[in-house]
Amino acid sequence: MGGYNIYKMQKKLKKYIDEARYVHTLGVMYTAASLAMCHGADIERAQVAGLLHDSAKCIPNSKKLKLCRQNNIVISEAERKAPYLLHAKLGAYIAHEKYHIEDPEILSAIECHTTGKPDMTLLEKIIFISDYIEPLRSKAENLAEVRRLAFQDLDKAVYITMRDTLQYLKRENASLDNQTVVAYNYYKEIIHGREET
Ligand code: DGI
Ligand code: FE
Ligand code: FE
Repeated sequence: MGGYNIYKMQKKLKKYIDEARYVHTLGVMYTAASLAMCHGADIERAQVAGLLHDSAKCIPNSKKLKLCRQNNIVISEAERKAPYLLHAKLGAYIAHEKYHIEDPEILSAIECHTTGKPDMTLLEKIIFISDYIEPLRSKAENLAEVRRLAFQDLDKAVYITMRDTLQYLKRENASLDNQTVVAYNYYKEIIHGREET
């Protein structure tokens, strides 16, 4: 494990995603590295996961569905209705197949970066939050608060991110993935339970 050639992965990735996505990806990579420094996670793993988290983002939706069927990747009800969600699972698949990432921690951080999940590892939380707060992001409400919390209270940052994302999705009448809802309830419980005492 370790000893990744990040520069080489960057050059390869650049050919498969558009420029805006690539610049976002670099933002996530450096934000993840900073959060790893802050919280004592492995910096290199955070960079690799950040770099590759959206590696499947620019695959056309029809091809996403096809790749999942061909590789026995389970498609949830919400993913069938909104196939862009599959870029997370497929991102982990591509990291493994095309970038030869074997580290299950990196792969799972990529896999759950869009919906989150209950009881995430430190690296999973770092990637989930980095995606939301990287410097080029600007639209989410409470962004300044989440950016500050990310370095001070990671679980609370995760909770606020999930709460606000769910609120946004409901407003947009988007189909909710079960994992998005289950993850939110888990972190809501943690934060509310903590603040009652
Ligand atoms: O790939 P990015 O744009 O960098 O970010 P992302 O992978 O976090 O995807 C962002 C979008 O995914 C965001 O608009 C919220 C949306 N999303 C998260 N959970 C769900 C969802 N969309 C639907 N339809 N259902 C969900 O459960
Ligand atoms: Fe993504
Ligand atoms: Fe992203």
